[in-house]
Amino acid sequence: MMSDHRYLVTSALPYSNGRLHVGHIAGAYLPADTYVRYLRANGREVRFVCGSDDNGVASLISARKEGRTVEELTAHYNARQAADFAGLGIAFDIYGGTHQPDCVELHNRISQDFFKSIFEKGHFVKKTTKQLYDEQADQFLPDRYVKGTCYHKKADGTPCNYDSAFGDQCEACGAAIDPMLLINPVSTITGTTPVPRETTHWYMQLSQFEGRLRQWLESKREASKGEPAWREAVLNFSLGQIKQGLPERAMTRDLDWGVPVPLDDPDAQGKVLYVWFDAPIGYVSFTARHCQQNDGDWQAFARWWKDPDCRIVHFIGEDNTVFHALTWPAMLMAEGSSQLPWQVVANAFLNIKFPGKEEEKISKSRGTAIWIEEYLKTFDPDPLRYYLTAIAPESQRTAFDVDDYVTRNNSELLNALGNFINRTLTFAVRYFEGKVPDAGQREAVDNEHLAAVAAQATKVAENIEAFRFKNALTELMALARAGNVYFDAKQPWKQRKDDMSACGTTINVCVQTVKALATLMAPFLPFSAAKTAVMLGLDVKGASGTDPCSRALAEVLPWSEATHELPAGHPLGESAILFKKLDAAELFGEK
Ligand code: B3M
Ligand code: ZN
Repeated sequence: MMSDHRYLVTSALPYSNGRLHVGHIAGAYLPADTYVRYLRANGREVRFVCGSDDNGVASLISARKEGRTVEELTAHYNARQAADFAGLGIAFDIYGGTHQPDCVELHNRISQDFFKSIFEKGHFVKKTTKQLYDEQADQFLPDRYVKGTCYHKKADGTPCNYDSAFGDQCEACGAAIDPMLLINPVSTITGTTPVPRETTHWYMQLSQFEGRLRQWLESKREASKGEPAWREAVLNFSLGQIKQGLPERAMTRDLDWGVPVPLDDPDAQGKVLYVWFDAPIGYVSFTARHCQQNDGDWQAFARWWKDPDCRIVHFIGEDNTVFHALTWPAMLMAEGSSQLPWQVVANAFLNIKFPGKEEEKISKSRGTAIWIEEYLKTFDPDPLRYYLTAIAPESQRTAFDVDDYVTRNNSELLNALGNFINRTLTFAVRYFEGKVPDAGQREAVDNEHLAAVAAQATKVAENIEAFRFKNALTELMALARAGNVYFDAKQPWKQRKDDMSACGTTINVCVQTVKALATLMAPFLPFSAAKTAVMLGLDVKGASGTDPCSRALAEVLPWSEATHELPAGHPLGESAILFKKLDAAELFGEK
């Protein structure tokens, strides 16, 4: 069972240069929200922190393309992404942004303090080296400003050779890139071939941390005392990188958009921190901003970041593994005052499969994406949450298959879960005056079913705690199916005519099952859980079907009471339909 720790849960900060699609949600956001809702239902103190990654070259490139200032661009997408998350019930305690007006001051201050502290501890080396320069654009080309062929070897020893690797990271093999080593580099601003020119930067010698990182990562291989092991992919990738040797990395850039380098040194003029230096500090600065808004004291972030009673959990997409399992922990080790992540939960990418087409990669440029904004205009959030968890790419790439989405909505959500809840509650409303009937004389079959309910509750909990959300959902659905099997076997529609008291026993047991289901489904399907709570007559302020705020839901449906029975005579609410039948053609037919 859950330990007493506090939890600081983060989701990767999306670049505020575009919209969100289903792949983003499946990777870093939905599993985090599910986990947070579960923690809250267990009475844990939690902060769920996210916000946009505004700094760096990605935003600059998009701003140029869209013809607006980078401030306008990042504010615009920050707001649209926040609306997408809210629409899906992904309920952060704070959604900040590293360059948003209400966060930037604190973010810069905390990032600069962090940088200075590492500097003072002697972990930076100032070096003048040749870097790629675009003579036509008259500027240096850090990160995504340059593309070329990857020079790394893949895990099997063969060359990666990916020809569109960016100057900071290769999207094919996941390794960090030194732009000077790229084969055939090209400026993404002008398309010209850059030339080397001298510039000065501050470098972190990551190799100094290899030993500590290796030991720390190795300690995450085995589960111990309520501490689940890390996912294999995260450990294998990170330990593999250490084996190859960690390179030194410049932590500053020749750019005028970002966090200014806080050094009293003429060479620091006009330079900013590397975006992957300040972005993870966003987790800290948004926590601080939340503390400022809530407790009136931003420094209360220490309670989350510096106190071992708090566990830090990062949810990310697999391409961010190198930064969360190596660079960020090395920064934390170098800085020394904050704790290391307790868990780094990475998911693989999601492919997509439209009806009648081959499975393919999600791509903005090829138009092969399902955008959250579009989806929410027509459809409910829970069926998407359901499907994205059911196909969660936890250990390997999986595909969002539109036909499969429709099938599973109709056969699982509608016919199994929705049907059981609906038939139970409408029966109680119709034949038991809308109240929980008397439990009467329970027999072996009834007690066995209730024991199975308790067993399923435990299985769902164990799987969530081990970050196996897909399995947890499978166990939840097994309970819904068991409910239907029990209902069919007991035939309350016949019992009603022959033996009203026996019928009451059946419906009583079914109502208790619905209550357990509502509790167990709340982390996954919060909108439907809130509606079910209302149908069970459990509504309290703040947990209506349209606002499944996780704190309110946790109060109405605490996990520890999943199998506490509703007393006979408890008045039920009005029944409502939970899930709608969907049709593939109407769904994404033309898009
Ligand atoms: N902005 C998201 C990405 O790489 C990146 C995550 C930052 S988390 C600190 O797509
Ligand atoms: Zn590569």
